[in-house]
Amino acid sequence: MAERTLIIIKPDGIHRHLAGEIIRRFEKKGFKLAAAKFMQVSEELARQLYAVHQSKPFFEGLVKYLSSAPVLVTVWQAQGVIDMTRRMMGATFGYDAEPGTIRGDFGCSKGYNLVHGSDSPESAEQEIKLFFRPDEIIDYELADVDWLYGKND
Ligand code: IDP
Ligand code: MG
Repeated sequence: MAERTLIIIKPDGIHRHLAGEIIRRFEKKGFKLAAAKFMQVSEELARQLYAVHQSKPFFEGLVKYLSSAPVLVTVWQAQGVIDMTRRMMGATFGYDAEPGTIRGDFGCSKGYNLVHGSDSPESAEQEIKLFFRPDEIIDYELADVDWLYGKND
């Protein structure tokens, strides 16, 4: 099965009306949308998602940020999707992120950076489980799959 990743449009992405724009980029790239949920994240769930950062000075602020307003949680599927989405998101801080990336095009803040994306297959698997039951992830074939991936590479 092709790789999957968890992408969250964070609270600033929703408040700044950028959810559609961010989804559009992943959709047009050719990734398959496998699951989506619009929800308010509890502080407890935010702590679980960001557990690797619990000793960092920004942790409490990060938990407050993610749980402060609704988010759009999505799962995308494609071969190599983790690396591609990370590169499309850009560097962590908006002011460092290259133009052409999501963070580089739409933000200049440090912590408010619009989007979360899993950074490895192991974290993707754990993170997807935090937000979705197995039956909420839809397995289907895209109609244009032959054109997307080509037969000559
Ligand atoms: P990533 O989102 O690019 O993977 P991580 O280092 O995993 O970046 O950090 C998780 C999130 O924590 C970031 O997306 C950002 O919102 C926030 N963050 C990271 N470093 C800082 C910081 O130094 N100050 C404030 N917020 C930070
Ligand atoms: Mg990270």
